[in-house]
Formats: sequence, C-alpha cells, structure tokens
Amino acid sequence: MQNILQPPMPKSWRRETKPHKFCPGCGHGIALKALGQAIDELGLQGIAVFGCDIGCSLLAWDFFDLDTVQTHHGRTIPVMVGLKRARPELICIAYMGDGGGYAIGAQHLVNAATRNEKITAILINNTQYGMTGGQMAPTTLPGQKTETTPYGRDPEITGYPTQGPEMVAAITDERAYVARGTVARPGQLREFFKRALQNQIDGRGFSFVEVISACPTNWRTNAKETWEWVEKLMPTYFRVGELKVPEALRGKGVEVKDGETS
Ligand SMILES: Cc1ncc(C[n+]2csc(CCOP(=O)(O)OP(=O)(O)O)c2C)c(N)n1
Ligand code: SF4
Ligand SMILES: [Mg+2]
Repeated sequence: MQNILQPPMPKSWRRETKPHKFCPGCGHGIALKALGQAIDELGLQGIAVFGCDIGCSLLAWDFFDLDTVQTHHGRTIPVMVGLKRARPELICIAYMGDGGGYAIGAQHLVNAATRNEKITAILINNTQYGMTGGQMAPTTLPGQKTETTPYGRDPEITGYPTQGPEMVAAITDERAYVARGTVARPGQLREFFKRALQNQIDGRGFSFVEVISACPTNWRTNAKETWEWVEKLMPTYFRVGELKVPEALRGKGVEVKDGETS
C-alpha cells in the first residue's frame, strides 16, 4: 500500500539526496519534480544530462540520478550546447534562473536560440536573484520591492519585466518549441517539459520553457501570499501557455486541464 505521507518520487531522482536543499515553499522543487516525471515518462535516464547554473538552481547539482554538470553563472546554455555538439546522442538540459538566463547569460540564450541549438533550456522565473538575497532581476515586477529596488521597481528607470518566451519565439524558426508554464499547474508543466524534450529527441530544434515560480524567502511572503503571487499576480505580466509548437508535435501529449495538479 502506498504511504500517503511519502508520495512517490520520480525514478530519475536521487533518493539519498532528499529532502532537497531548497527553502520550504520554494518553486524549484515543484519544477524539478515535473521535470523528473517528464524524464521518466520519456525513458531518458541514461542519456539525459542535467546542467545547472549558479543561483539556487545549483542546489540541484545532486538532485537527479543523471550525469550532471554545474556551470558558472549564466553559462549553462553554452556548456550544454558544447556537450550536445560533441555528443549529439545525449539529451542535454540547461536549467537556470531568470538572472542567469535573462541577465548575465542573455547573450547565450539569444545566440543558442538563433542558431537553433538542439538543447532544452528551462528557466525558473522567481522575479529576482534568489541565491544572493533578492536583488532586482530582469523579471522583477513593476513596483516590486527588492534589495536593490527598496522603493519598488520603477519601469521608467529600469524598464518592464523581460518577456523571455515571447523573445525566444520571435527569434527562432519553426523548428523551435517555446512555452511558459507555472508551478501552480505541475501537470501542465510536465507536459510542456515532455514536448520540449521530445523536440530535442526528434533532433528538430531549440526548446525553451520558462517556469513561473516562487521565492517566499526573499519575497518575505507567507504561504497564502506566495501562492497569490504565483497564481494571480505573476500571470498578469507573464502569460502561461505554449507560444511555439512545431507542426510534428501538435496534438501530441496529454492535454491537462486548468487546475490539475499532478
Ligand atoms: C560571474 C558571476 N557574477 C555574479 C555572481 C553572483 N551570483 C550568484 S547567484 C546570483 C543570482 C542568481 O539569481 P538567478 O539566476 O535568478 O537564480 P535564483 O537564485 O533566483 O534561482 C548572482 C548574481 C556569480 N556567482 N558569478
Ligand atoms: S532563496 Fe528563494 S529561490 Fe532560493 S531556495 Fe530559497 S525560496 Fe528557493
Ligand atoms: Mg531568480
């Protein structure tokens, strides 16, 4: 009989490194569970390689029972691109934060997308730099207070939040897969990850999934407020859904209804 206090972990997770190292309520763990399920369902253990950035994503360096590379801040995409070019039979996953992908590593995201590099990039949008104590990131919301915007982000001075998937969809050709999911809908997120990985398995093109996530530690929010940010506030700036689906992937995968959680 299943122990309801210990829900099954994805097979691709490393059990001996759990409980994981993220703060209570952090969204990284939910995203990594959806990713683990996608890896399991596609049977990628043994050929998938997980690359993690500097930032809280590095806390996942021992998360999976997969070969794993931990890179410098913002450099996970070029490291995984290099690996993919050297070993095209591997399924290369670059996992990073919004600071890593849209600030210090933005040029790598743009160039890998433009070149249609056949890797899967996953970017956790938690609206700030989590690991270093909550500084403004390109995704910080207008008016949001951070360590470096103590009076709230002023778009007149620092612009509006980066629309990453929209940018990637605009600069890629029809072989790319682009989506924005949310930790509030992990079942849907798992399906987005599966399609993004399938695009790489098929050798078709660049795949990019941004994930709306939570950082209650730096947001200084309680559980209710955290979930309101994720479910209600963030989607008013960041539209959830698939932005670009190659023809061959359309209609594939299980459709997950709003509100489904697994
Ligand atoms: C070249 C370099 N610059 C700055 C840092 C300091 N640093 C470490 S983590 C981090 C921010 C991480 O934020 P993000 O990428 O959004 O990931 P999160 O922690 O929010 O998941 C920064 C600036 C670094 N490690 N290396
Ligand atoms: S600081 Fe924020 S992003 Fe980092 S582990 Fe804690 S809750 Fe997660
Ligand atoms: Mg961040």
